Amino acid sequence: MTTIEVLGTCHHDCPDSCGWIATSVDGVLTSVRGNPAHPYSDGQLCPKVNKFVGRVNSDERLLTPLIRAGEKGSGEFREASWEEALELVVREVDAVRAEHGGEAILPWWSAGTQGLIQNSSTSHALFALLGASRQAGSVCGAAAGAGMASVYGDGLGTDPLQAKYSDLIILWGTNTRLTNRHLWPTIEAAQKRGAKVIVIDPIRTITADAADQHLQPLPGTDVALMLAIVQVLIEEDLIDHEYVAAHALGYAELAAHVSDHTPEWAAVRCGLSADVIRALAREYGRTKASMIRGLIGAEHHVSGPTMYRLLSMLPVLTGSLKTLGGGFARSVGSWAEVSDIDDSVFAQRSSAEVPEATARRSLDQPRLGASLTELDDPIHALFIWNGNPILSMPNAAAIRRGLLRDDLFTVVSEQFMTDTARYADVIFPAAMETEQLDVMPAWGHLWIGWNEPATEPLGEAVPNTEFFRRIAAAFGFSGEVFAKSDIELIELALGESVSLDELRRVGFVRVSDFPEDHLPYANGGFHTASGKAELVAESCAAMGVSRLPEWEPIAEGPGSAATGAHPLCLQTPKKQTRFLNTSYSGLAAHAGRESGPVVELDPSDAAARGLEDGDDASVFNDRGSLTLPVVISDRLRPGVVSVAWGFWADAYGDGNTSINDLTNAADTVFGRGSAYGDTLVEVVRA
Ligand SMILES: Nc1nc2c(c(=O)[nH]1)N[C@H]1C(S)=C(S)[C@@H](COP(=O)(O)OP(=O)(O)OC[C@H]3O[C@@H](n4cnc5c(=O)[nH]c(N)nc54)[C@H](O)[C@@H]3O)O[C@H]1N2
Ligand SMILES: Nc1nc2c(c(=O)[nH]1)N[C@H]1C(S)=C(S)[C@@H](COP(=O)(O)OP(=O)(O)OC[C@H]3O[C@@H](n4cnc5c(=O)[nH]c(N)nc54)[C@H](O)[C@@H]3O)O[C@H]1N2
Ligand code: SF4
Ligand SMILES: [Mo]
Repeated sequence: MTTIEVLGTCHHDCPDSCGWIATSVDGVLTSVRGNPAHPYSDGQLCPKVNKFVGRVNSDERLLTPLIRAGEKGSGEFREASWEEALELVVREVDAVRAEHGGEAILPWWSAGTQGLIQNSSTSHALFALLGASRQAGSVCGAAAGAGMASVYGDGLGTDPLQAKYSDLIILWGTNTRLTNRHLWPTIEAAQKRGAKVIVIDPIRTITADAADQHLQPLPGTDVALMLAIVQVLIEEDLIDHEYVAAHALGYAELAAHVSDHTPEWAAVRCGLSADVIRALAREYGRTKASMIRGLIGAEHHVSGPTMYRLLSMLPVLTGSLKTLGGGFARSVGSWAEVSDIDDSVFAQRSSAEVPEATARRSLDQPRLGASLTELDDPIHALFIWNGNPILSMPNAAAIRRGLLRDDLFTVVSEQFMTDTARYADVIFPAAMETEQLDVMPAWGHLWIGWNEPATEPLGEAVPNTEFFRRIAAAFGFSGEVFAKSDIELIELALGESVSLDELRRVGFVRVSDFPEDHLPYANGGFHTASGKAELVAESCAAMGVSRLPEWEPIAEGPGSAATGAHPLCLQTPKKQTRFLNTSYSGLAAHAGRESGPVVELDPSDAAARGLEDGDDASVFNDRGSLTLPVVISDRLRPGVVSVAWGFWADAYGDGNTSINDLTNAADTVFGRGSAYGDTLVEVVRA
């Protein structure tokens, strides 16, 4: 019996990037448990990954290439050899290139694994050589990151672990106890020490349950709330004038802009009382060690980038960026980028592969539905890996219509027969994280992790790096990155930034040069063109957006003209502790222990519609319709309904619809993000 124990890091799209120890016996994975030495996750994983062995060894895994044998979308496939499947891909894609040109090919990926090389590395070179369209934007972080960058110059903010020094912690649209569970002990300890924790969320989440105060604005109205906070900070002189004078641009203009945006003005827009808004502003302004913690879900509005612009401005105005325990903590991903720990080298090298290539068009990740159904120069070949777009992207009905097109050839790399994979023409089996080598750059904390495989991939599954090497070879492409092994790719990406030996030996290393009490903007030094925090941003004007953060009535939201036929604002948060996005929700060990999906309504909205707990209701708008059981909930406010997201389509009934058939496909004001949260629906008895 040969037992192997290796150090690894969770690859999921989750801020925690936990360290793990994976064990295999005679080549079979037997255990994945938390690494007690890991400074952030401290030996704990979570209810999803505690069952990772079951995911890896599941009977439902895809272990050979599959070629479609029935109608598109039927889920009928036959097994094929790699050779046959690759030949088919080359034949079909070459025909597309010959007839329509390279840009008729689209790579679409997400963060099924966030790994430095397994997310997207060799793929960049392949699609450059094919002359394919590029992917831009993202449903996860693009809008928030762009908003923050318009003020700070990039996405670099405060280390969330500094909450241990805070006297006030505002969890602004983030459900920490569910989505960022390993940060919670730090916040709880601060709270025990006397720090006040405020949650600002349209839903009373499990995190709100544990807060000292919960403010429940209407979804998508934070911009109004924050403009009023700025108005109070200025009127009551809670501004750090010295910091602002030295390090901010446009203060006078901002002050003039907000002068009539009083708490009374904001109250009618965000649905909070003026007194509550004023009290929040005073408390925030008077507490120097006041940290704002934000993450992703709240960016999912057309106004998302403006919201994150304002979140970034608040600590500039009060000067809390120079106080330990203050600042704005979002993703720390860019701390790693500053240290050159990122995969940008692969995109750069891909241009080196084809120096003569002209600029290739960019298509936004969240707009996959439109890309497949609305382009004048259509996509005819689509490659999908690391994601399940038919369940995870807005405008899912358009994605489904697109994937059914006879003149589209779809290649999917997957571990399971997901709702998206069912629509493929060819599926290639993908390896699991315990089967592949990688390095994990974290975005929730500052330790990058090593991931050593504990076994070989099951069946004929391969890591994404190898998948693209094989496709490149089938096209006859050669090139620098395809010739590199996985460890060489890691060396290429990391360069001199960290010691590979230490990373491998310890399992994690802290991103270099940043001490625990590092305050990136204590002395200014913003990465904007002006070098200052831009309260007024020419970079926004250049994008056709207001130079000042502006309240704009929501096109599809509370109080908008669209509310007539569909008066309820639909929220689709992550809620199930055993799901990670749509991963795991296809596995009985996880889905079988969660209930739902259901539509949650406030008692007043339910009563107005004659609905009671357990009734079947139709939830609909012009984009789609679902029948779901009603749950009456005191966690919402009147006018807001919630359907938790993450379930596979068969959980909704007909297997052909999911909640993202209903969600808004609008673009964010800038940043190329998505606006799921600006969705309006009506709910009636089914
Ligand atoms: N258990 C579990 N953990 C996860 C995930 C998972 O699916 N399951 N997914 C992972 C991923 S990919 C991500 S990006 C992170 C996301 O982590 P979070 O951003 O913390 O989670 P979300 O549920 O997307 O959104 C957080 C909250 O934002 C609120 N919100 C929505 N609109 C607004 C608004 O207009 N204003 C305010 N103030 N709040 C608003 C929602 O009601 C929700 O409670 O979680 C990660 N962790
Ligand atoms: N309505 C609504 N929609 C949302 C959200 C919401 O809050 N509400 N949240 C949004 C957010 S923040 C995000 S990040 C997205 C997430 O949506 P997606 O990025 O699509 O994430 P998952 O649904 O988890 O799908 C990841 C897939 O990658 C596969 N995978 C994992 N590892 C590998 C690998 O190594 N190789 C290959 N080839 N495949 C692999 C998994 O099997 C899984 O099917 O969803 C977004 N969609
Ligand atoms: S999903 Fe998140 S919390 Fe769970 S093990 Fe992975 S990184 Fe940790
Ligand atoms: Mo995400």
